[in-house]
Amino acid sequence: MHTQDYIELENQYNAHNYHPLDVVIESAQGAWVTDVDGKKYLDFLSAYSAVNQGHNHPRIVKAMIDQLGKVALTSRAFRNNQLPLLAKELCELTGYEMMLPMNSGAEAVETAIKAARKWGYTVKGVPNGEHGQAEVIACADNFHGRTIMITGMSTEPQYRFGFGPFTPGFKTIPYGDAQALTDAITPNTVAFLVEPIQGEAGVHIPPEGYLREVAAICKRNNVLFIADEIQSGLGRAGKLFAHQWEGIRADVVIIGKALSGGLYPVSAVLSSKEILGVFEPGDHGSTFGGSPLACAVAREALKVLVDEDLFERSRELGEYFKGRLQRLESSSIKEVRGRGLFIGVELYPEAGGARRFCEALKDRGLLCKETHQHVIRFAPPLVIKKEDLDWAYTQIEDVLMNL
Ligand code: IF1
Repeated sequence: MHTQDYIELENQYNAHNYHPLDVVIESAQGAWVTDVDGKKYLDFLSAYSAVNQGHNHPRIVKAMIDQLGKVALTSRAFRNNQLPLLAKELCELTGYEMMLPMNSGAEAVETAIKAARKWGYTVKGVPNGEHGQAEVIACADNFHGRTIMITGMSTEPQYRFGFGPFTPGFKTIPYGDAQALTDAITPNTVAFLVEPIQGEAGVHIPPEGYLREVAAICKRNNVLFIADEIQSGLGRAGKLFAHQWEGIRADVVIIGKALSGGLYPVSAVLSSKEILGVFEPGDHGSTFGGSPLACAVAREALKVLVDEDLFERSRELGEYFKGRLQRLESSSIKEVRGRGLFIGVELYPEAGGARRFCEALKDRGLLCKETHQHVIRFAPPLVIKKEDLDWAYTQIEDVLMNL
């Protein structure tokens, strides 16, 4: 079977909820993937930052195989010998007191909102009543996942249309506007949920000082500051967490994606005992969340980030690569922005949309993905070699200058 055969099968039997580039990947290692026709491509998306450690990192693969030889799933009805170690190691690495493991990013976001609401009722003293009155504030152009609760927070018409009615108790305010947060807070506000860098919206970095200011506003109003670091965290933006760029500490941090290096869906919520302590047995859970397989994989994935110094590597290589892109004099480029190896290139509308550049880059062996209409996102695995980055630059330069 060849590329076209797989595409036809997928189109026939799989729901059309994506519009992928027509490359059918068969195998991968590090920053490189190979398609079913044997063609090699450099991965400049990293499965939306889930493979920060590179595809099939040998150490994480080994940890996974070793664990598969023991036990994969116990459910949380019983204990396993990996969950306590992941919890300890993750808390020691991040400085939080407790964690709660889930699977997908969206589930971890739901978990954080549940924690914040219950904290609001039991600790802050928001009136519960029959339906509860807790309010959560999110930002315009957010992306936190695809469940109906999360979709209800979205301001993107396509994500919402046809999927209502939505969960009450959410408000959205403009991103980057601290005054809007102050204005939106009421005595019933329990949390402010924000991406320290908005990924889906087009790699938007908020104005300098914004995160520091909203963290202070939250503190003054006894509102939880929840950072969605599912995409921006774990080294992608050149630090453990992107919100650390402003020297602050979120009350609640949500991680996923690279927590497993891409080998398995693993997500988690990190916070204090006061906040995660609101959960009592039976309040919340997941069949697969915290499985020994998930925890063994996550433990090794975290160790690889630390041992290979991928936070610093992302920062350094990101500076280098962003600098090169910023010096590129192409009439298509409106702005190049980013932190670490999390870079967005915004094109002028006259350039005819980012998609055709991604198609052209694919034909040259470089895989990246547009976000919205006019932004190309560059997010290679953090283990990428400098010479591979330079090769990618040559392809990008060629396409942006000549297409
Ligand atoms: C898709 C974007 C990236 C996320 C943040 C939670 C989640 C995500 C900040 C949910 C997921 C994804 C999912 C992927 C596309 C993607 C994405 F373009 F939509 F924005 F990465 F850039 N919070 N991001 O970025 O995590 O439940 O998916 O594990 O295809 O929808 P999930």
